[in-house]
Amino acid sequence: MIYTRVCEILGIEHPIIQGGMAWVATAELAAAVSNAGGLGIIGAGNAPADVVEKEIIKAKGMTGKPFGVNVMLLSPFVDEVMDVIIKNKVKVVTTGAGNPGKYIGRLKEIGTRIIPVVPSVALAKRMESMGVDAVIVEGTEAGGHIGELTTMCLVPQIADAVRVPVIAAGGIADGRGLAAAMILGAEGVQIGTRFVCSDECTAHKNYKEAIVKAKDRDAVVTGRSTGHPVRCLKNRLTREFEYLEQRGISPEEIEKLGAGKLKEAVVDGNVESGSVMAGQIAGLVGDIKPVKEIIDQLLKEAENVMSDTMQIFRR
Ligand code: TUI
Repeated sequence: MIYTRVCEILGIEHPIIQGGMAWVATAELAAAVSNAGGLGIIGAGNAPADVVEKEIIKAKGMTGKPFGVNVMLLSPFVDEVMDVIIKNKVKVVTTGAGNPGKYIGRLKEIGTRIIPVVPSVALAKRMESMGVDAVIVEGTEAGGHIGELTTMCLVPQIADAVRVPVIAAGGIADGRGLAAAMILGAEGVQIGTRFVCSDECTAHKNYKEAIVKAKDRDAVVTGRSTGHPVRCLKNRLTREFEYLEQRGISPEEIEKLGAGKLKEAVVDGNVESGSVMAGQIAGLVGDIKPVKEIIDQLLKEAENVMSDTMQIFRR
């Protein structure tokens, strides 16, 4: 058993948190991860509050275990989404793409655990001083909207800078990744891309198959010129972005071109013209299977590699 402060704080068996991926992380996926002993997360993305509330109610009907909601702080509905989270007493909130400072007080009042994604040491320290329960340290290996630093460099620097538990994210999809993260000072991991390729994930089969087919160099970054880099699997859309960015198209037009593209890939299965957000670790994902098998195998592998590594290198 791998048991850390992350398990204690969140009331879960294994320190594995599922990424709150917009459109992908529905009640079905979140409940499956929570039922398998991790922490499932509903991804609010840009969804209106009533849609998020329906997912929360659905997840409550599918699991008696704790689950969370990821709030994407750039969403136009962020205030209303926070209201439904508080109304429904969701146990855990993770945040992305900004500073959740103004919501921390209300969440803490009802005992909701608050865990922001932090892309730098400075923000990690600021968040700690505002009372967050842990931080998710997400490296640039991750899918979707990304920061600049790698998981390998950012996790130990933040682990040294804060006392709250660190949850590593970006580039983790198997037991070796969990073991490595713990050696860098993390007490848990957040996993996204690997969970997309699960039976319980409701994303279109084309999306899952695109990840299974992906090789090491297929998850590319577009949007650097706009200041909002996004990692997706290479396809017609990323090539179009690349072409237009080279030609100096305005950031506003790039943003406009990206609108609705994630839904197109996840829901409609249009993996050539849609945005197939995925992390660099996509190349490692070889199959689609039940969430419980992913988690059980990952934990067994982590324990094995930790003891094997010691055996191999000890004289
Ligand atoms: O949030 C993510 N990744 C995402 S969100 C998303 S959904 C979306 N769809 C369409 C348009 C916009 C978003 C897809 N992928 N990862 C967590 C993350 N957070 N990565 C980086 C950050 C971050 C960046 C800046 C966190 C805090 C931050 O703070 C800046 C500040 O205010 O100091």
